[in-house]
Amino acid sequence: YLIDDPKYSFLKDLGLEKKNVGVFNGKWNANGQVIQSISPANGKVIAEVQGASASDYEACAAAAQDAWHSWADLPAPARGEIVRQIGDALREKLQPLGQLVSLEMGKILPEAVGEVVEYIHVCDLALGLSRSLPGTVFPSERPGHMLIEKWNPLGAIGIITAFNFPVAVFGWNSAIAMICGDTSVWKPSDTTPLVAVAVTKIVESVLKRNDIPGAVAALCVGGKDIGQQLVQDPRMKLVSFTGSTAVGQQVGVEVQKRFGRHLLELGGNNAIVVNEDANVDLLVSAALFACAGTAGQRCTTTRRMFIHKKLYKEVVSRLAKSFAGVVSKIGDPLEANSLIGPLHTAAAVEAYKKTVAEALKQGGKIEFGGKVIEREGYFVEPTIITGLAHDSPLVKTECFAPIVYCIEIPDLDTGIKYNNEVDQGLSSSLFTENMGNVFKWIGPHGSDCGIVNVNIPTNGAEVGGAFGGEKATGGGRECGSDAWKAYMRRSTVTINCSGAIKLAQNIQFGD
Ligand code: UN1
Repeated sequence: YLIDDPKYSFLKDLGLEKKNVGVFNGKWNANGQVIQSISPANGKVIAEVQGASASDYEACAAAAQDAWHSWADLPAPARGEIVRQIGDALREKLQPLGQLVSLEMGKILPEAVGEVVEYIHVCDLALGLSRSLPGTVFPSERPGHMLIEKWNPLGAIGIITAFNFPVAVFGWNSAIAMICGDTSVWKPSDTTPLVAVAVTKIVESVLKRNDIPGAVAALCVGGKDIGQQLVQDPRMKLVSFTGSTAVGQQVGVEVQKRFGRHLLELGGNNAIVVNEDANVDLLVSAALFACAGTAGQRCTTTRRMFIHKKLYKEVVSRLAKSFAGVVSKIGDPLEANSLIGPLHTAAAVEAYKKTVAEALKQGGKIEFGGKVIEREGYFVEPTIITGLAHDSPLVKTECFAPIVYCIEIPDLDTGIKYNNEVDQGLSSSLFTENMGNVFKWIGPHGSDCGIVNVNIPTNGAEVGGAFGGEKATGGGRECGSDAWKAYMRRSTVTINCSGAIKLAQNIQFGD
């Protein structure tokens, strides 16, 4: 167990042990399967987490629903104060929690710390929101009447997160849900259970100090079975799901069957469109992070590049050079020199290999990379493939690895068309120096994605905006802007103080 190695003493700073309990509902108690947490950098076991049994889930859901009543009765600014304290507790554990993310998920330390920062940022955002949640008053057509919109919490909600952002995506949901007055049951990815336990311990410490029931933020580590139980549970008024399009579609249908709400954050197949007037220096630097950063394991990673014919050769060769420059920096994500860590699992390496082989079979050419790196852990080379058709099934499929397809385009309109022709609609970016192109790109006939960037990578969004995508990406929006609305229900309230009944639309009914 890596936890015994003093090199990883940060695990103990986070209150983790060799055997951990992965279920929390105010008390820590688990009776389900024991999950081994594996470090993708070396394939070794870090520590163990005991997950939830069906009745453990039941206890979590019941406790979260129970805790809801007192939580919803707290004024929103008082809930905001709790979230503020969670932000501060995260600040205190920024380094060890970042190190754990790096060790268990596999992303490099600066990015791992960055995603804890993302949770902190969303706590700040939620704190402000807790004092500014809007409610509208509309003019009533009837004298002495008032027409207002009142927002109330939903109750208990379920949060299902993926391995690639084991802290931030929980944080987006949890911080906003908390100020909205919801309680939650979190089912994290079963390959990042230690992060989930460590985060929940941090949240628990704040709740405890303030005498708030722990089940306001319940945790249920588990696999598909626990996820299914949660999705089918009518007590979970909203299910926020981040993961693959295939599973998300099932989640959406299941939740809809019981008329629950869902917030889906599914796959992307993000493109950069390079117009003829692009600043190539800017582009190459952005594309390196966009395509190869996080070893291609962001849902916002660039997977397709549509490059104007005038720049095509130059861009592909400069990109290949810049990929070559980082190969020596592929390594242990906890080491200061590393820029790219491993893929998360052995299965992901297989998917990478299969995709590269298939691309070659279909006539693709590897401009750079294409190989698994011979060392312990799950490392692969960032890979550039040319020669495939813009609409080939491979190009239209998301492979969660650092593979980018470069495709030549004759003009911007074609780039936009190709950008939009996939099922997914998460993120996109245009490189241009021309304002007219920018307006076209962000307009009705431009990119059809939820995230539409200009001269920056497709990945690395800030928390202030709404995060999410269209089409097969699921349509959900999390984080900033008005994403809070997904966590509340709205009542349209008409109040009559006139002393007389007057019907709308001037309807005369009876005398
Ligand atoms: C994800 O990959 O699931 O925009 C989330 C980004 C990050 C969040 C990614 N802020 O890349």
